Amino acid sequence: MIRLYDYPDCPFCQKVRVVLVEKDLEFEKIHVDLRKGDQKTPEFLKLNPYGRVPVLIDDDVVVYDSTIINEYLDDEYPNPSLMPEDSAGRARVRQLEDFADNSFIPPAGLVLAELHKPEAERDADKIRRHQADITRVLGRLEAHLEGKEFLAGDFSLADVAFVPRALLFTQLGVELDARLQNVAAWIGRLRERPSVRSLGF
Ligand SMILES: N[C@@H](CCC(=O)N[C@@H](CS)C(=O)NCC(=O)O)C(=O)O
Repeated sequence: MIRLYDYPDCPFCQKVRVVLVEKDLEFEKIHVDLRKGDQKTPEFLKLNPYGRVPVLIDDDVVVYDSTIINEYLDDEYPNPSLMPEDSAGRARVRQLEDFADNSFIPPAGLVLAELHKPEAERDADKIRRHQADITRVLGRLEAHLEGKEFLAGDFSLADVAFVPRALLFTQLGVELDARLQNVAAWIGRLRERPSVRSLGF
């Protein structure tokens, strides 16, 4: 039995949920209330010393960090595979996952945090700066998607890494430039996948 220590709005937990659904794996979600600090209890710190969700437990195997969990799931449950077969392709996917985790999810999180504040308390400059970061990332993805349906050709862990925030670009107040046609088509294709729909965006 697979158990996922999860927080509903966490983009890293969402990445893992997409992969579990892609692979048609049954799992139990265990809600970790981040607002109450459940992730810093001694019991939880035994599972993940960083005190963060997601954590996945598969029988007696404990794995934390969404990117590492998703690779574990792809190794352990290889059908359907979400990684290219060749080393160069696998390296490209890992670079894109890293790019999503470090350059896309953080600015999107900062914009959402500002937008959740009452209007009078929002920092408009900060919002604009991070929206510009998001737009730059989407511009880079446009080139990656040239001639391809998904970032690595077939749907892969690279696409999964972008799903939680790429689908929220309207809520993030980011206008998709008309020139980003590959990105627009890619987002449309992502939206059609049952795994992505299961996130309920
Ligand atoms: N690199 C980690 C990041 C996980 C992460 O930042 N999770 C956040 C929620 S979205 C968390 O648990 N924050 C609680 C805290 O830091 O106290 C991953 O990919 O799993």
